[in-house]
This record gives sequence, C-alpha cells and structure tokens, in this order.
Amino acid sequence: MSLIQVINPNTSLAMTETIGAAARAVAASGTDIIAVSPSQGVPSVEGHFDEAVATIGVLEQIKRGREQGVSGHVIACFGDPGLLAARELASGPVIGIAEAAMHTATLVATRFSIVTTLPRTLVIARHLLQQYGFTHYCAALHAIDLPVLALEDGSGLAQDKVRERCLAAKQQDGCGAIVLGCGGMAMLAHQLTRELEMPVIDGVSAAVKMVETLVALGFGTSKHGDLAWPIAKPLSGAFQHLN
Ligand code: 5HY
Repeated sequence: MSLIQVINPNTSLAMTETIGAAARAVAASGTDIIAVSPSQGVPSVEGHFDEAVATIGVLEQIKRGREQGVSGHVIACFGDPGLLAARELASGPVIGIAEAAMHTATLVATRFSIVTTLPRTLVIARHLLQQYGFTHYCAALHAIDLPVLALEDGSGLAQDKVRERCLAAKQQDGCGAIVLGCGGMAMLAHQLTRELEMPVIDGVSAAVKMVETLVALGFGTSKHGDLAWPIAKPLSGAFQHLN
C-alpha cells in the first residue's frame, strides 16, 4: 500500500477537491491519495509573487507529509512552485504537475501546446520549458484569459474556453498533444482527449502515475548532492517550525 500526498499550493478548497478527485481517478488500487492545501497563503497562484507566498505553504505540507510517512508527493500547481526546495525536504519522490505533463507529452508527441488561464502566467510556463529543456517541443502557448478560480465558479465558462482553446490549438499549432496548464483543469483531460482524438494531458494524473512508478522502482529523491537535506541552521521567527 502506498500513500501519495497531492499538494494544491493555493488555499482554494474547491480546487483541492478537484485535484484530489483527478488523482484518485488514476491511482492504482494499492495507492491512497491525501489531497491537501496550505492553511495560509494565496487563494490562487497567478504570478511570481503568488508563487513565492505559496512556496512556504508547499514546504510546510511536504514536511507534514514526510512526518506522516507518505511514499511521495505531487506539487499540483502548473508553475511547480518550490519544486527543488521541496525535494531537499523530502525523502520520497516529489513531482510537479508541469514537469509531469511536459515529460508525458514528449513521450506521445513531438510537439505539444499549452493551454493555461491568465496571459501573465505564460511567462512562468516559458521559464519552465527552458529549465526542463522542452522549449523546442512546445508548439505554442495559449491563455483563456480568465482567472484560476473561474474554473471553480460553477458556471462552466472557463471549461468552455479551455475546450475552445484546445480545439484551436489542434487546428492551428501543428501540435500532437496539448498540456493543460492549471491544476484546476485536471478533470477536463479525459473528455477532451476523447473529443479531440489526441492526447490532452493533465499533470495531476501524470504526476501521480510517475510517483507510483518511482516508488515501485524503489527510488526516492536523491540525498546525494544539491538535493541533500537542507543544511541545518537555526531558522528564526515564523520559519522555526520548518526545522
Ligand atoms: C495552477 N495557478 O495550476 C496555477 C496555474 C495557472 O492556482 N493553480 C494555480 O496559472 O493557471
């Protein structure tokens, strides 16, 4: 039996539920999912400042998950906030949904497009493409121009716009797969894959399967080199509990 902790870095409980449901839908029969979000932080992650604030909450959850004995962790926000810091704090594998979706896309297509929420966060996706070495695999990036929490407002408008953008990307970009660029889009991937007749990839489910695979292979995060435990030092003030 393995336990995977799926961390939604924003404080939206509705989105945490969506993400948890997507994770459970693909989890193997021997895998339990705990979906969590920080108790303090930002209601949605829509920029560099939001990412910086959300990262502390992610690290708190990683520490808590480790103390609970989870086998691995997923960071379920498309900017993969705090990914490398989280790996320093973790013994099991830690996978970000952007890296999981991008890696998956390159295994089933030579070029993929990304569909995310706000235009201002496209630069975050571009930076990750560069950092992960996937820039040349990316055909185009699209934004539906609605805030992250529009995906949870119950109107269905954001979901309709995601669908329209995916259809446009398929027709115009010359891509073979689409990566959904927000944790809140997780439940859309299955239906869109069927409708578009091409892979539409949600990073939450991809990341859960990657954690399962790494655990089955017996791999945790390497503690040799830069991902070794953080250098012990007295953290002060509000950060003492991270020791
Ligand atoms: C996400 N923001 O996956 C990102 C991505 C985005 O609160 N969860 C967030 O920019 O849409």
